[in-house]
Amino acid sequence: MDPLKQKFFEKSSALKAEMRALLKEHGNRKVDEVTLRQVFGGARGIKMMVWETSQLDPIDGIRFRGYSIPELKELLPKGPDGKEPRPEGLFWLMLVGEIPTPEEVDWLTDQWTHRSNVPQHTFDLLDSLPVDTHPMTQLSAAIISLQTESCFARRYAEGMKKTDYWDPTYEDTMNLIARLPRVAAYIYRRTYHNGEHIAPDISLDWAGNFAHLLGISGEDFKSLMRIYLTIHADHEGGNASAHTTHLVGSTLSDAYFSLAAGMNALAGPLHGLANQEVIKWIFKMLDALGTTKPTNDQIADYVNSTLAAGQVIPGYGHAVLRRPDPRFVAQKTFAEEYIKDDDIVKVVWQVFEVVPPILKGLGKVKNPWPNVDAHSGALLVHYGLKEYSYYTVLFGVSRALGVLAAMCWSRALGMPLERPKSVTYDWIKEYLSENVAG
Ligand code: HAX
Repeated sequence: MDPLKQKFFEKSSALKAEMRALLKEHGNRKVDEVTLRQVFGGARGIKMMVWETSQLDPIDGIRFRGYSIPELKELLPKGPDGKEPRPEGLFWLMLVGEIPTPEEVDWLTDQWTHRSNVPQHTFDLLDSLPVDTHPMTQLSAAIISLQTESCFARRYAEGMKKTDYWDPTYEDTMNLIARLPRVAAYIYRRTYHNGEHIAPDISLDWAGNFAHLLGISGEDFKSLMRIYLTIHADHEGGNASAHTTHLVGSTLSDAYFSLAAGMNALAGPLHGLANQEVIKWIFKMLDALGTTKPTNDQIADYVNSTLAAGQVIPGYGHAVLRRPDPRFVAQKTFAEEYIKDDDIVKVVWQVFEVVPPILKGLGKVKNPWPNVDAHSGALLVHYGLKEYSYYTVLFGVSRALGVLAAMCWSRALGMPLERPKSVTYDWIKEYLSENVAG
């Protein structure tokens, strides 16, 4: 057994035993109560699943196994620039709860390089799609086409024991993550660069090689990809892409089916597609204003016209967060260090000054602050990745790290089929008439 798999097996077996004992003693204890507003309101805040890899606090933001993003920037092994963390390190941390050594991260890079071969039929499938097919449609289709490689599906068909489910899930997770940069870069090159593909550079780390495969040159873009693919990886279990992956996985669909479903959730404009919507909205604004250096007053007028048209301001607001998203702050810090004089970056910072007071003034928006998607487009545009319809694919490649590490845990802990309860409107009226006095 490889060292990461061995570590994961030991840690998950111990937690499984502890969890069983805890449930035996406290299984009927209440941890939450549900209001009617939550029943109608997208289940906001209801505690209903266990997710080991990260936890989200409304004020402090995301913590991966207890570590904030600034802490991870210090602690995780870095790329050759010595500055930005390697996403491999975050995956290791999420999977086994330990900060890896540089040697362990090198081992993981090596594993993913060796597992990165993409079957020809996936490329053929992509090539059969119209070239203007949205890149997220292509990503979802490509992941589903890789399902032919599923170790879990094969072992299940052979009659695997329940207690072994975690093992092929780990293998599928490693293989799928290893293949994603190649698949995602293939989508980019076929869609925007006449199908001129680039051969992998096996001397590079996972994120560095992805940057190379995209065809964007320069060490700084590789650094951007390292921090980008780290900070987008996980946002606890309740967000739509994570929860969808978990729900589909709970039926014992394998990692390929589950991740493809999660990517379909990420493709919605209220979730991951917001990263393309933000830069699209900024370009439209600059076009309408006829300048790349708008004043704050001009931006405020444009924000008000967007709201008056009954649209949301993309990149602002969040279902859980109540402060500026630490992932926005991490990208702002990157921009301050690398590209602070960029015009579009400056516009993003002006929007950050202008939008929150306007959204607060509406009186209904619970979080007027920027989320992760408010900044990423400006960074990508600066380095020449201007095709914003592609941006959610980058998010998806990163999100795979978190949701698949979490899937390994769900399998190892023997989590059951997910099946919450729904009610009809008549049921609610009857419940109220029986339970509310007067
Ligand atoms: N612009 C305008 N109105 C907004 C708004 C925004 N950015 N954010 C929230 N609102 C509105 C809501 O539409 C809602 O209006 P109605 O009552 O008229 O329906 C009201 O404020 C209350 O919403 P909320 O409780 O504050 O927010 P929700 O938890 O319902 O929704 C969203 C959270 C992220 C979907 C929301 O803030 C939004 O639509 N933001 C813009 C899209 C976006 O940036 N999405 C990415 C989120 C982060 C993410 O998942 N990235 O992948």
